Amino acid sequence: MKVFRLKFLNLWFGAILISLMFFIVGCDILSPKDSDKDGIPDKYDNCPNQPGPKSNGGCPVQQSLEVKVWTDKQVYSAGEQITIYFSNNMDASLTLTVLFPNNTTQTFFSNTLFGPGTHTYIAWSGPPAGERTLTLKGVDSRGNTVYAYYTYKAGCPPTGFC
Ligand SMILES: [Ca+2]
Repeated sequence: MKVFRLKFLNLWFGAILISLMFFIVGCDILSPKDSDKDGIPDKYDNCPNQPGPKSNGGCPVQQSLEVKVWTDKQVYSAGEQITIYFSNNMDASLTLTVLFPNNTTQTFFSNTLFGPGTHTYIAWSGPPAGERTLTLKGVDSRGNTVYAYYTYKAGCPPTGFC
């Protein structure tokens, strides 16, 4: 009787072990390992530890830096406040320079880190009267450099013509 009971237990233990093995193998077939949980199984994922779309082989899409610069008006009379707007779509080191009609330049700020968004810089409309060009230089964390330009007139007589 005792021997029979032991054999019976062994059978049960074996059955449980085999079921467990099938369960583990089954789980792997039904839901293969996806470490970064981007929906692409690790064995088909070029970047198994970084989430990314299937179209990019499961790797994150690298965004490229875009910068813009503009002012609140096109023409400023002498003494008027100029609001310069500038924007960047990701962390970037920015340099803002203005070129005057007499070919001199002034740098408002240089290699300054800005988070993504739209920012403002206040300047004043002074001599020499005429057209000036803003240059916004942006450098991203990988060292890629992009530029944006904007032209406006300042230092003009109150008539607005210069
Ligand atoms: Ca991935």
